[in-house]
Amino acid sequence: MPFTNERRTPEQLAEIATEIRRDIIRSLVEAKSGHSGGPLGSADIFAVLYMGGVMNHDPAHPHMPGRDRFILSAGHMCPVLYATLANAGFFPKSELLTLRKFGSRLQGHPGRDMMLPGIESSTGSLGQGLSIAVGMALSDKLLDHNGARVYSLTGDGELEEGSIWEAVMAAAHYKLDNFCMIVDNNDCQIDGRVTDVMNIYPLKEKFESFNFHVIMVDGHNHGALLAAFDEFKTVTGKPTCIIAKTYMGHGVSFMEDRYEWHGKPPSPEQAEEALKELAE
Ligand SMILES: Cc1ncc(C[n+]2csc(CCOP(=O)(O)OP(=O)(O)O)c2C)c(N)n1
Repeated sequence: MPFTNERRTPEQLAEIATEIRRDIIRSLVEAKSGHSGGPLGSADIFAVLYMGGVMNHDPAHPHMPGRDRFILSAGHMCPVLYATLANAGFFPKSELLTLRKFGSRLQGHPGRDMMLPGIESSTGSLGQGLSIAVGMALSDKLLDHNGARVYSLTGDGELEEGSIWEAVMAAAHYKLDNFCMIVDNNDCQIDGRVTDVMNIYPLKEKFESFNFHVIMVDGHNHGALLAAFDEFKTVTGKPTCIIAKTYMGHGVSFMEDRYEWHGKPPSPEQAEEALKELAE
């Protein structure tokens, strides 16, 4: 049975996040390619967003007018989005095992043309999803007046893309208080530490200087994440950026905080070990 979308306790959300992590491992080992680290590290954020009563969505009516929307700007992290959508009931969990296969709706980056329920936009070219999300928030606010909110998650390495800062500038300029950006701040990217490849800090001050409301949060603390999203909903006149401190590969000890796991799947033996750890 899918998990309904309602306010849950941090303990319940922790269990759901573990199930999402298991599904990420199951789909990646079957696909034999794909990204493990970011998806595992951000599973707690996704559990809270989709199954903690944060977003207004209805898996039975994925195109419901006035729904909140989520855009995964870091499109390579889609195994976590697919696992979340399936656990929320947008499509059957069995479909997760088709990840990256020919003809599957679950491609290596989300494709809107695949018509997978819950995918609001194609993404994968880093930096671009955020601009799409800002455009949606602007349209909801200026044209539709429907009270909907738009959420978008970026990686921290993704913040090195120049277009991110154009989107951030626009969101603040248009006072998009219906827009919540989430940064998956794991300090890892494709081939090194973010601080070594291209330093993005200080982050809080950067976003504040762009006139965002900034919330720093432990991205593995379900109660703190719930409080952060609650706070976002109280902010008026400016967009919010939630900087969520996470660890790449969180939940699987041999992947934790190791950038080498940015873009590879577990072997069958590693998957077995990971699922064992996640069951404990
Ligand atoms: C425009 C663009 N350039 C390069 C890439 C290749 N790429 C995919 S993920 C990635 C690193 C992203 O790092 P981060 O946002 O920190 O994600 P994480 O490693 O935490 O999953 C790169 C360079 C891309 N998808 N798009």
